Parts: sequence; C-alpha cells; structure tokens
Amino acid sequence: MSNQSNPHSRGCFITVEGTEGVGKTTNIAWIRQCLTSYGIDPVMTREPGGTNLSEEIRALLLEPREEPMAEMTELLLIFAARAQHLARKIVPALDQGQWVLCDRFTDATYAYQGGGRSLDKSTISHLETLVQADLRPDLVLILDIEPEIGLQRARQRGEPDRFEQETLQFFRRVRAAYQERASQDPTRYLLIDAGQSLDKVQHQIQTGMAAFMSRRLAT
Ligand code: T5A
Repeated sequence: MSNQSNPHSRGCFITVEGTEGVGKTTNIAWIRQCLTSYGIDPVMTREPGGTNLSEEIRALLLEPREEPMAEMTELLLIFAARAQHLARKIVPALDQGQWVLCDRFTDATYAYQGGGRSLDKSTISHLETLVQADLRPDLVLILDIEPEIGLQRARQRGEPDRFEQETLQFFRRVRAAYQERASQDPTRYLLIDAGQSLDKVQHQIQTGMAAFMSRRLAT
C-alpha cells in the first residue's frame, strides 16, 4: 500500500487499547462524545474485525478450540484481518478526511503476541511494515489496570473466549508490553489509570483528548 502517512489533509486515526475488561467499550463511547463536542463524527471500528471478512477471522481467533492454534497462525490471522480492515475501511475513511476511532490495533499485537506470547518483536515489526507501510495511529489511548481486576470484570460477562482463558502471568506480560510502548513515545501515547472510578477515568480521558486536540488544531 502506498501513501499511508497521515498528513493533515487526511483524517485522524485514534486507537484504544488495554488488557481484558479494562473498560474499552465503555470509554470508547466517551471518547466519541469528546470528539463530537469538537464537531467530529468518527468512523467507529474494531480489531480484530471491522469488515465482514475480518469479523469472520475474529471469530476464528476468539473461539476456544480443541486443536491448539499455533502462535504464528494467530499472528498471521491477526495481520490478515488487519490488511482487509485497512484496505476496505480504515484507509478509505482517512483518505476522505474522516476520523477513525478503532478499538485495538497493532499495539495489541505487540502487547498480546509480543508480550503475552513472547513472539519476536522484529517479526511483528516486519509484518507491520508489510501490511501498514508507514500508517500508524495519531493517538493511542492505553487504559491501564491490574489484570486481576479487568479479568474479574470480563469474566462476569459469560463464557471466556480463547484469550480470556490465558493465565494471569500472560496478562501481566501484556500489560508490561503496553506500558513499555507508552513510555517510549509519550506524545503519541496516553496512558490512562483505568483502575479508578468511571468518573475519574473519563476525566483523565477528557483532559488528554483536549491536549491532543489543541496540538492537532494548532498545526
Ligand atoms: N487481540 C486483538 C490480540 O491478541 N492481538 C491483536 O492484535 C488484537 C487486535 C479481542 C481479543 O483479541 C486479542 C485481545 C483480545 O483478547 P476485544 O474484543 O477488544 O479483543 O476483547 P476485550 O479486551 O475482552 O474487550 P471487552 O469488550 O471484552 O472489554 P472492554 O471493552 O475492555 O471492557 P468493557 O468496557 O466491556 O467493561 C467491562 C466491565 O467493566 C465495567 C463495565 O461496565 C463492564 O461491565 N467498567 C467499570 N467498572 C468499574 N469502574 C470502571 N472504571 C469501569 N470501566 C468499565
């Protein structure tokens, strides 16, 4: 794919990340509301998924199964879903100047497959370049919480999916990988303490979004 950087004539790409049950779904609605207050109506989407074909790949990835899925199969399915999602939804929207708000993206791959599964980061980086060229989110909000609390919240919703069946150690590695990514680029990453009451979490998000919007509008 060519010409995938985000010059300002194009839309803006915002992603939301975190471990299981951290409150992404709840807070994405709030982020959308924050954007609406600036007159922006973002395209809402998610990964894995976002198009019919990518949602079919999502089902393959999440469904618990007897035959264990090889780590490389998982990684390639995630990037296959992402290639389709980019080609059919994200890139066309950005090209039209729209804003895109996406529940998880490639930071999840670095966190889950890189941190959780301990796959080589350079393999992920290679696939990232192959599938995305130079397209990266303009802003990544990482909701950060003790994995125990998030898992408790997630497991109250019903049968755990294939990822939710992983060990606490797995989710501690996922969280550490997210924290490491956030610390490497504090202007592009916003680390939110999601262990607080919803009011306080939303206040942090609103403050961070306001800072991002003023930077964005100033350039
Ligand atoms: N995956 C994904 C990879 O391994 N690699 C990749 O590259 C990608 C893209 C699916 C899985 O795919 C994996 C990671 C995932 O395991 P998903 O559908 O995003 O990804 O799965 P979940 O993280 O499980 O997302 P959920 O929708 O299940 O959880 P949320 O959205 O984080 O949590 P939410 O908002 O539903 O909240 C959970 C509960 O907590 C409450 C809510 O009301 C809700 O009941 N809550 C709070 N309670 C108290 N205080 C607060 N501050 C609260 N905030 C929310």
